[in-house]
Amino acid sequence: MTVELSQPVRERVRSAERVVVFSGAGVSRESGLDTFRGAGGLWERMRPEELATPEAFRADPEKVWQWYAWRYRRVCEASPNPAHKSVARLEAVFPIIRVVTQNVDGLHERAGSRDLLELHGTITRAFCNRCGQRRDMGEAIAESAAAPPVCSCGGRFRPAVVWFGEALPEDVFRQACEATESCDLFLSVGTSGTVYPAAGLIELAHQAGACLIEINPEPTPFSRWMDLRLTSPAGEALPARVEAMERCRCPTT
Ligand code: BV8
Ligand code: ZN
Repeated sequence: MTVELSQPVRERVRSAERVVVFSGAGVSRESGLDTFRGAGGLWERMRPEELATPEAFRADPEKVWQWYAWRYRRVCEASPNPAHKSVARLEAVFPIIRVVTQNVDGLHERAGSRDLLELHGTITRAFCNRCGQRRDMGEAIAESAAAPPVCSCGGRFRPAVVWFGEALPEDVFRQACEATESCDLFLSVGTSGTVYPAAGLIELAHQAGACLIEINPEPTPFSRWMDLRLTSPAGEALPARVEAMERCRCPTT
């Protein structure tokens, strides 16, 4: 299906040098992974404060560890979908492109995206909450699936994700802000824009005067700012739009 971008957006895409793709759980929905909010979202069945906070881990480490082991297994069974693959393809279309994701599933990397900033960490790794020693999550779960493995220092291993109430990795967030402040084109894909400080990047891109494109079946608090809104699922919307971007950047192809 060949689609064309509207004239004003085509001009911005044609002249864009620096691009940021900002993604959330919706980009992995078509890979069979749950989103958090909305119908069928994780938070409909579970309470984030009981599972994704340092307090929850202190109160019931087994419950939190088993929940992340369950999510880890689902991530291993999942594969990148056409949305992830289209984002990876954009690296051949634009000279400078950074993928800034809130997702901890690693699917952008598995799809081939090389310049990736994982704002909320990754579920594929674990670290000791006392000495910081890092290890592979699969290996840690293999050692102990029911409870977080104990480290040689006496600490406990936890998933290398950013929990609510915890700071984002400083360097990663700083790089995400810098890339957003200087970008010409900002694609917001599959995020409800409700979790901070990550959602603040959409505001930053707006203030920076970037061309804003949102891919989300549902409206978000930022939809009114968008130059282009695509309301079909990302796996359907993105491939054709990336082709259109390729065409308007290198007309011969
Ligand atoms: C912190 C890792 C302080 C763990 C995650 C300002 C205002 C209000 C609140 C706050 C604020 N500042 C801070 C807060 C508190 C809090 C916060 O934002 N709370 C919210 C809920 C109100 N933020 C924090 O706690 C942050 N830390 O502030 O620390 C501090 C500072 C210095 C020093 C010490 C401490 C940390 C936040 C990070 C938490 N960790 N994940 C894990 O995964 O288990 S957040 C987690 O939820 C995800 O990573 C993601 O970020 C978020 C979910 O959002 P989305 O990805 O957008 O997913 P969602 O389900 O909401 O939406 C999916 C969308 O996709 C929908 O719109 C849907 O329509 C769409 N969709 C569905 N299908 C498709 C689709 N789109 C396209 N295609 C489809 N097929
Ligand atoms: Zn340790």
